[in-house]
Amino acid sequence: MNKHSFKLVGVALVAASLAFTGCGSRTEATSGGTSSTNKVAKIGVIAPLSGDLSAMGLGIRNSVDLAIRQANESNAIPGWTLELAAEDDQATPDVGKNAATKLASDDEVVGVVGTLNSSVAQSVIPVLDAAHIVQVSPANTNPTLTKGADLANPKRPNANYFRTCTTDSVQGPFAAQYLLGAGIKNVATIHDKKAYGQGLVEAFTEAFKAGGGTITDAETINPDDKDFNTVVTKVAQTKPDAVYYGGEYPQAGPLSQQMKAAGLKVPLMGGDGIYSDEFIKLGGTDGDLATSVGAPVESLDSAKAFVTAYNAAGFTDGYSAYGAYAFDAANAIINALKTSLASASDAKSAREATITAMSSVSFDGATGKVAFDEFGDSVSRVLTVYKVTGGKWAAEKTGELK
Ligand code: ABU
Repeated sequence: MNKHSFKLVGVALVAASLAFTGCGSRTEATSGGTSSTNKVAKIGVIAPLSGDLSAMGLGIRNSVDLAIRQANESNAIPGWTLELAAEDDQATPDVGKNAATKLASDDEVVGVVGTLNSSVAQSVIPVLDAAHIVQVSPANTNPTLTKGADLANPKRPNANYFRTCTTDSVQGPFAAQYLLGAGIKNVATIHDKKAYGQGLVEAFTEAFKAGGGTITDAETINPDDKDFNTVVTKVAQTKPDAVYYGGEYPQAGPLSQQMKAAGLKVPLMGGDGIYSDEFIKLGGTDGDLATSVGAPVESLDSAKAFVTAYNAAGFTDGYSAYGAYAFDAANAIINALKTSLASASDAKSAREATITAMSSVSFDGATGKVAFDEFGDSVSRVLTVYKVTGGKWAAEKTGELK
């Protein structure tokens, strides 16, 4: 089970005043001393809550928890109490599929935030789609999830699936433009063979070559590898000005460290999967680069209330790269539920209507405008380049792909 990672502070939580009254309803004490019986709807989370990627997964889980608490405190959906149902996918497709099956079999679940990994989403989306449960990812950036395998002829595979982050069709070219603009014309690529890493490198490579750059070498690693010396030796022989890596920080950090130790003292650049303090702890060094979705959360007026509330909630884990996007994903579901639960007798009967309502959701979220196009993709295409500077990530450039 998930570890209990938050402490109660300040205001009394609505949950603390709820008494179980039977399946599908909770009795809530009111300030006047009376009580009212609310129906229950659950928002699930499927994310890595343990293991190497838990720094990102716990930020997602906590941010959804925060959105649910705020909705209950403001009585956002009269007659209903929202509850969190968080499942650990261990960043593994089969575990994620089992988590989706478990949530789908719970009649109170009406929506799910997750997953972190695009490869896990490939297993989770069909299960939730078959159960008519809306899914909103704050972090999956592989474009095929919303547009199908043939990106030149996009076709939405699953009507239940949405995301609040932009995709690697934007992120890869954004990185390519940044490197070319910095005078870096020769780059070697490495990816981890997973859906996210491979897709990101493909998108980067196409744009980098189209912009006049040369890919000096294209290598792969296995996600479980720890020793990258063989691949580093091959890459070094091609004398790149930078290495572009498609994958996540548990491998990218040691890869950067081993590159420099072998004399390949050029920047490692990756995508949002390496934008974590963990990357630096694991070996990422000054000069390394990452793109990540959106503008830096700390710089956004729209995110100030989220950051303040998150910090006040006393979570022991930071909101990480996707916290604000998970908060917006949960609030997108809550917005849809305002429509779909209004006349519903029970949560399960509102599932299909929640998917329908999601297409029309539009609000100003922590990360900016939250709305979806005809594929379920975010209308936001903002990205930021970060550079490790003095042992910390520092924002270099925020913008949209030109
Ligand atoms: N977007 C980066 C990490 C998550 C993914 O697999 O898409």
